[in-house]
Amino acid sequence: MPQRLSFLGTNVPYEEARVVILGVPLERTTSWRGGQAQGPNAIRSASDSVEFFSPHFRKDVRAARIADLGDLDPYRSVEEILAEEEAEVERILRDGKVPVVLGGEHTVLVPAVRAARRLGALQLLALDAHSDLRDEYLGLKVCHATALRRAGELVENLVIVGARSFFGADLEEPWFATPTGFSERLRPDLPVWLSVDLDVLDPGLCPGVTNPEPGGLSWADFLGILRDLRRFRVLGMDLVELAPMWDPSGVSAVCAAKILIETIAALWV
Ligand SMILES: [Mn+2]
Repeated sequence: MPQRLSFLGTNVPYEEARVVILGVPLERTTSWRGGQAQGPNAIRSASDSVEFFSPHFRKDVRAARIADLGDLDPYRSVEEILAEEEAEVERILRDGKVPVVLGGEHTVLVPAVRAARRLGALQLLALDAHSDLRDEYLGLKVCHATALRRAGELVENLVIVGARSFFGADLEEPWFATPTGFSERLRPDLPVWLSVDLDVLDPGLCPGVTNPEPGGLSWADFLGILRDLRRFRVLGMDLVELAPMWDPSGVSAVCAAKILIETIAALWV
């Protein structure tokens, strides 16, 4: 039987899955060098090289019964793609499953949060080197540079970890937290949507992103965040901004695949 490229080679049917991967290879509002459209398949390909077992959380991620729906068709208007993503994420959540959205540019966060918010009050934990808090950018209200502003408007609480790139006024916003202090800023009574922009990691560890920023999180920082996040109910996540063309060694795609495995092991097995 010919095999389709899928995350960890998974072929669990949707009906039996707990965790559902959805690729959204959107690359339209990128402001610099781009490359995110190839992100989802680079993650799937890199996932071939890593183990199913998380030694940190002592879990085998196959127990999460992962289905991979493949990618949405990117050859349409941005509005159509984002609307289809929103409908898909809402369907996955209403079926009692965990959506994992693979970008693509950070813009894909917004329809995912809109879908999750429709099920009830919600808070957003965003790991990102950039504040992404502009109100508009190059005339666009919904784009990668406004993603956290737009998604933040939809939720009851927003916490941003790892930010180190600001345009000025955003530095005064109250949402920034450290990797060890963020959990006190999350509300214990509200479910969480987790948004991981790969550029939150230090570019020495993970260079293959569209907008790298020096001084980022270490792998130990990231695992520490997951450990603290286990106290909360996390509904789903997105993982965005992998740009394989700037990742000649392939290590960034491996980082992305490992982020998914460790997150799934920590939260959903
Ligand atoms: Mn970013």
